[in-house]
Amino acid sequence: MLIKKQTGIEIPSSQLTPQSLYLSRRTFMKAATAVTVAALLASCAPNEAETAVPAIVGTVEGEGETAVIPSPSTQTDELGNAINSFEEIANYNNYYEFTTEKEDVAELAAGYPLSPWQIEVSGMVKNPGVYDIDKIRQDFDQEERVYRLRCVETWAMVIPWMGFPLAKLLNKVEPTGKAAYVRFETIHDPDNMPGQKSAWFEWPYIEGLRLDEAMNDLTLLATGLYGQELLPQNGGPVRLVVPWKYGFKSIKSIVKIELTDKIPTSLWMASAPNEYGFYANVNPNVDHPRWSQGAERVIGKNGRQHTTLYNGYAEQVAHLYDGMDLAANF
Ligand SMILES: Nc1nc2c(c(=O)[nH]1)N[C@H]1C(S)=C(S)[C@@H](COP(=O)(O)O)O[C@H]1N2
Ligand SMILES: [Mo]
Repeated sequence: MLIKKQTGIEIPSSQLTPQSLYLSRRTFMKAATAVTVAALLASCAPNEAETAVPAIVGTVEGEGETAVIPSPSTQTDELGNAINSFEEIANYNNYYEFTTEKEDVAELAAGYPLSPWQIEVSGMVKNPGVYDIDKIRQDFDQEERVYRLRCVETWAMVIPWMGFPLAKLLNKVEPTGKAAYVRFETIHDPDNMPGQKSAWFEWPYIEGLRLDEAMNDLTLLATGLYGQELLPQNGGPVRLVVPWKYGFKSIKSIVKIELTDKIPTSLWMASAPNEYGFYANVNPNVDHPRWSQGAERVIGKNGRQHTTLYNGYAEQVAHLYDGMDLAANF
């Protein structure tokens, strides 16, 4: 298996601005009381999705030192879409465990401990077990996958992930014949994740996939991006990436994976079942109840572009939904 090497572009720290200088930290309580549950995931979309992209920041290690912004091995995805900068990907985040303010996640999540870390794999499997993240990194070769990410709020990015197909882990634990779904759970740590003190949601964050979706080669367990380990704000140390579904399916900081015969109820299905369904496949023809899904804004680019069915991955995944009513199964 090919393992892509990290290259680095060196930028003197004098050219980078510490994010503390201009990222104002809005408290979570302020954000939480300002919006209603119905408006939450959408609080930024589609109107606010049109506001300025947050200031670009880099990592500054200290006076006179050099910050290294790593580079991926490619500048585009397989369709020629330019990848987003590391700064954009690391500073414009949805991560409600910390805050609903996308520009403040990086600062609030900075230093969140990603080690030690374990994932419990349980339920309808022949080989249940607790997997240490270091062992996972050792046992599964990390590949680079450049994927488009389309948030349900209508913004989009192109991200060079590092990771491995979830199918490899599932094959190792061997789902039994009864297993039909995979349920994922984010870490529950309200003492260190201020957003989890909010009563708007039932924590922890839950997501789910049908087993055949989970086994699809596109479905990734990501452990890095831009050739380095995932930062806390991007869901480190390990998160799901399902590029043909809206971004909220790509659950961050996973501690539990359970194989089950029951359809999992995600945090979003529990919060607003009329707005967020189980499938959440990117589909320009099925609008969100409160806005169109026909177009999207790529962070860092001007204007809007048409959204494509399955986010451009129809060739790989359309067969999973043959004969299904995509509007009913939204
Ligand atoms: N645990 C958890 N996972 C999450 C979220 C979250 O709030 N909590 N937000 C989701 C949403 S809405 C999106 S668009 C993506 C954003 O990933 P990024 O910040 O790495 O771009 O993460 C998804 N995974
Ligand atoms: Mo999202």
